[in-house]
Order: sequence, then C-alpha cells, then structure tokens
Amino acid sequence: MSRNAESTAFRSALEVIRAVEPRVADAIGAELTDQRESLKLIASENYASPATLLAMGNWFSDKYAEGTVGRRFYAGCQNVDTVEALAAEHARELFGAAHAYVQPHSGIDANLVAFWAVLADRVESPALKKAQVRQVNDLTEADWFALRRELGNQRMLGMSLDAGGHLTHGFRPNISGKMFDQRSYGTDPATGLIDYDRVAEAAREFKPLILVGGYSAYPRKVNFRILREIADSVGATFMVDMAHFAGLVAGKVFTGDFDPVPHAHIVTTTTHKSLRGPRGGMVLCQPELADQVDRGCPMVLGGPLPHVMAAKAVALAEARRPDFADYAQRIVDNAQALADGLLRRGATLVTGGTDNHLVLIDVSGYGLTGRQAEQALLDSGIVTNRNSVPQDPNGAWYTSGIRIGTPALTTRGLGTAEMDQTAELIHTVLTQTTAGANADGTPSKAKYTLDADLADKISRQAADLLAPHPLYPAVDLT
Ligand code: DSN
Repeated sequence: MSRNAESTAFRSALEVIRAVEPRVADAIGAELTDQRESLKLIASENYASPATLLAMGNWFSDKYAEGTVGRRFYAGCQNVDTVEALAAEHARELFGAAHAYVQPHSGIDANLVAFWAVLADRVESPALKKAQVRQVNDLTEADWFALRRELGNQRMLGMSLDAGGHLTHGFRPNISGKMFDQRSYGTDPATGLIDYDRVAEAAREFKPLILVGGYSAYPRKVNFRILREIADSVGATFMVDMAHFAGLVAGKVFTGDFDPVPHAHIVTTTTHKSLRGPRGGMVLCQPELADQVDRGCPMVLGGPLPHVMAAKAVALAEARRPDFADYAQRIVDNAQALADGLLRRGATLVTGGTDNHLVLIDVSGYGLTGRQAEQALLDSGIVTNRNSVPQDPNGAWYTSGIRIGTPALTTRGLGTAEMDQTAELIHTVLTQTTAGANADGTPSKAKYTLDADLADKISRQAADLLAPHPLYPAVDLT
C-alpha cells in the first residue's frame, strides 16, 4: 500500500467533514498537530495504526446488532457477524484464550460484563435459576425481591486504589463499589510490592466471591499463578483486568506465571492502551463462563459498535504479527531506561523501578504535589498524569505521584537513548518548579512557579527529541 493512500484517505475524510461543520474538521486536524508536538507519556494512551483508525469511520456505525454472532435481534447483520467473528478469532489466537467477547465499549463495560457473568455463574440463587428457566415475565414480585437480595452484597477483593488498583475494582465512586462488599489488598509499605502472603491472609478472612488481579498504576509484574492459588484456596473466581498490560501479554513479554490468561477464570481488557487498538474493551474467559459472558448485551451493554469491532479485528491482526513482540519488548526496555535515568538523577520511584510499561514518580521528594508537577510538565511540553502513590497523604485529587508510560513514544520509534534524555527533561522541570502558597500564606497544593523561559526551552528540547520520529509520517493534511 502506498503511503500516499493514507494521506489521501484522511485528507478526503476531512474535506467531507469540513463541508458540513468546518469547526469539527479543524478540531480533528488540531488534535493531530497537538499529538505530533507533545511528548506523550500518559501510560494508558497510544497511537493506533491508520488502518485501525480508518476501520472506525464508516457505515458499520449505522448498524444495530444486538445479540451475538449468528444470533441477532436485528436482520441484516451478516457483515457485522464477519467482523465480530474475526475480532474474536484474532483475540483467542493472540492470547490463547478459550473464548473471546469483543463487544464491550470500554474497560468499565468489560468489567461489568465479567462481574455479572461471575454473579450469574456463582451465586447460589434459587430465584436466578427460576429466572433463567422461565420467561422473565413469569417471575413474581417475591422472586424479584429474592433475586436482588441473593445477587447483591457479594464480596470482592481487589488491589487498593492508592497501591495502583482501578476504580472499577470495587471502589465507591464506581458502580462496582456500590454493587459489591469490597475489601482491598495493598502493597508492602517498605518495598511497594504486592505481598502475596498478605493477599492470602485477606482472602482467608474475607472469603471473596471474586478475587481481582490487575492494576492501572503498579509498575511491576504480577504473579498470576500465585493469585489463582489464593483464589482457589478460598473458592473465589479469579478475574484479571489486564487493560494496562494487554500489549505486553500479546507481545509475549509477560509469559508463564505473569500471563493472566492461563491462570484466570476471566480476563478483561481495554484495546487501546499498550495493545494499540481502537478505544474499546474485551473479555476473555474459560469455557464455563462463555454463555454468561455472551449475555453482556443486553445485560449491561447496549447495541455493539460494529465499526469499533471492525477496528478491533484490524488491530488484533496487527498484534499477531511478529513485529508486535518486538514493539512490546521495546516498551519495557524504554520504561526501564526512563526509570534508570530518573533514579540516576535522584528521583524517588515507587518500588524503585519498573518491570512493565509504566513508572510512578513520588514527586514529594521534589517538594511538589502530583497536580503541581503535572501542570509544570505540561507547561514544558511533556504530557503525563498525576496519580496517587501508596498511602498518599494528598489524596486522589492532588496526589503525590506522576505516572509516566512508554507505549506511545515507543510506537513513534523513540528508544532507550531518548528515554534518558526524557528523564533529564522531567528531572529538570521538577527540580526547577517550586510549590506556591495560598492568599493566606498556607502552602497550596495546586499553585506553583516555573520560569516561563525554562518551560519554553524544555518544550523546544522535547520537540527536538520527537522531530526524528514523526507521528503518522505518511499523513499530510496541508
Ligand atoms: N483511565 C485509564 C488509565 O489512565 O489508566 C484507566 O481507566
């Protein structure tokens, strides 16, 4: 395929959009410029391929397809069946999974599908059995009451938010925290690492229905074999949310004990982070959960997004190519080079380093909150996000951490030498930023001072780092 084809495709698309609402076309063009010019270190973001992006912009978006492949509630779904079946096949082959469900629209949707599948499979509920054999309309009010009582208040044990767990693993601001009686396991205060003996102890005491593994801000490998043994010892279903590190599993960087797929009963993921696909979610599971998982729509999902399933099929096909394994390894090499560069310059990192795609800097050593550091870095052309550190005294809004990740810059082609230079830029900004004060003289958690000339200089240096690695080099919108 010629590089010209990509340019023509995106230029033509913008021309068509511009004829209707030029401001949207302008915003799409501006987003490309912004992404091209910023040093993107957000650990959960990436750059999908032109083929993946283009697979989403078409008439598949117009089709309703509730149901599953070959069993739809709408006529005319033969082409949706083709792309959904292809995406599921690529997912099964890529991850060695028995079953794949590619309809979830996002990570939270994938987790909701998984939670309800486990509840339906595991909870001893005479009312649910009735609901499954009878027509729903035949259930009495008393049956419904019993169903709510039996399914509600089940127990979930997941990683605590400040240790790197995710909101959807049973935390109060999310529906999972309202559905489940949740308890969390943290990390060892001295090392920052998961203490599996403590997890086992918590599981023995709490006896969860679901043990959740996975994280969004833990910079280390997780031993899923041990977590499965813990789940088995208390009769829990073991679920892993691999949204952040799915690309490292796909690329065979995480294998054996560190690959969740052979160990977990059910695995959820997003498709747009290290996996580098379209924005969406997916569930992989053991055969015994497949029927319940396939009821995701209508249980918790609306109609599937066929255009996004088409893009998932494209991205998963890309991830099955040999060069994806090389990409995945480079993500980790880059994260380790970034961590080493920061440590050598005196930064404090949670757990002292990384085994995966992300690094968590404890910025309290620089006298800053996460919020101050995030903004000062942004002023300097470096895009990151603030994140809690374990036992964070600044809470989840201001935080004491900055989470940085390498999937996106690795896609652009930056390597370990550039990671060391990136560490220098980050360290310079953080050492030159000073925390501000409120009007009454008390320390502010948001205000800061950073010399504007220095911020400009760092932005130019960041742009110099990116210049040899253009983003979407074949796409010329001028
Ligand atoms: N928002 C994603 C992240 O940044 O980790 C997870 O939901």
